[in-house]
Amino acid sequence: MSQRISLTQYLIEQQREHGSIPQELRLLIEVVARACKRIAISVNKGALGDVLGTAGSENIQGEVQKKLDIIANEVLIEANEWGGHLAAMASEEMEAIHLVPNRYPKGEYLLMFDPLDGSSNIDVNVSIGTIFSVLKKAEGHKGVSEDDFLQPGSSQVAAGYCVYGPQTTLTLSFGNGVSMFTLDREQGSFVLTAENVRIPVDTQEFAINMSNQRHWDTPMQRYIDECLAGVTGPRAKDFNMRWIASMVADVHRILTRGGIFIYPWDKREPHRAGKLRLLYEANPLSFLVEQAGGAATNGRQRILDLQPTQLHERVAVMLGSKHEVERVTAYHLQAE
Ligand code: AHM
Ligand code: MG
Repeated sequence: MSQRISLTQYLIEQQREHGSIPQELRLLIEVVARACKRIAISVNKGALGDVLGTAGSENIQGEVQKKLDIIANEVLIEANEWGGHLAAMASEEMEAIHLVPNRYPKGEYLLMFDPLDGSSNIDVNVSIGTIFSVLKKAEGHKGVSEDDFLQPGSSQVAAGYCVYGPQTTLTLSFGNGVSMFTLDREQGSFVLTAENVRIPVDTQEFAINMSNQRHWDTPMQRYIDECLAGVTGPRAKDFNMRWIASMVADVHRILTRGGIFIYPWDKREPHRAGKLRLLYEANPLSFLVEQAGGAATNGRQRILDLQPTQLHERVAVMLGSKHEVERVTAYHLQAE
């Protein structure tokens, strides 16, 4: 791209020329992007900044929190609570929703985030990221409660993520295509580096934690067995496997060059729909994937159609290149 377009310029032009982004939402996204820049600074310091290792606490999911999980959560809360655009926030790292304190003005938007996705990769210097989702509070009632957050993913007005990797990149959608920005560290600003991102409909690359294979159900076993059988198997082509163990980074690869990401239901905890969280991970990333021409299901239904019943609800996830997602979903439906 010859002309450098900053995130601010991009957002203002979208608002002015296409009318696709209300001003309040634009300002909210700018604040989230600023918070991501601060998180990137902490991530980059690593062992020099006393940010590695565990914090000695557990989150609501019973997972051990890393210091950076907590730092990233605090940065996002502090940055967003005074802007006047939000009614409340919800985070993978907090049990209850966080209301905007009374001393600040309140807006109509709801912000959800996984402050630092891929926590197991923090200490080993592998890509991690922040995932976020924006909803609008339903009109007609005062105040805000957990129920306001329980909207299907199709109601998201914006979603995005920031990957802290070899580059820091921000990926965004307002329901009108997907754009990517790269952080220019000298200038301190995000610069537009990809527009109208499209995921190829076909792929020969899958991302799944293969060590869990024996715990999957039959349709899942079938799909992966057929991929592994390669050129002499029923698919008549060889597949490649990639697994970063940071969903945000795996999805970034898929948005960049195609692929399918799967985190399925498994037999060890049959009452649990999946490992990943619907509101903080599956919904925003499914929104981006669909906006780029891909598909996202839980094996049976479109993820964005699911009606959440709990803030920290979990879900099985299959997303990415459309034809592969359709195939693995068909295998699940045929097995019913
Ligand atoms: P996190 O939000 O605590 O980091 O957990 C979610 C992560 C995903 O990013 C990733 O795809 C998955 O958990 C990795 O799971 P596994 O430990 O099975 O590799
Ligand atoms: Mg996560």
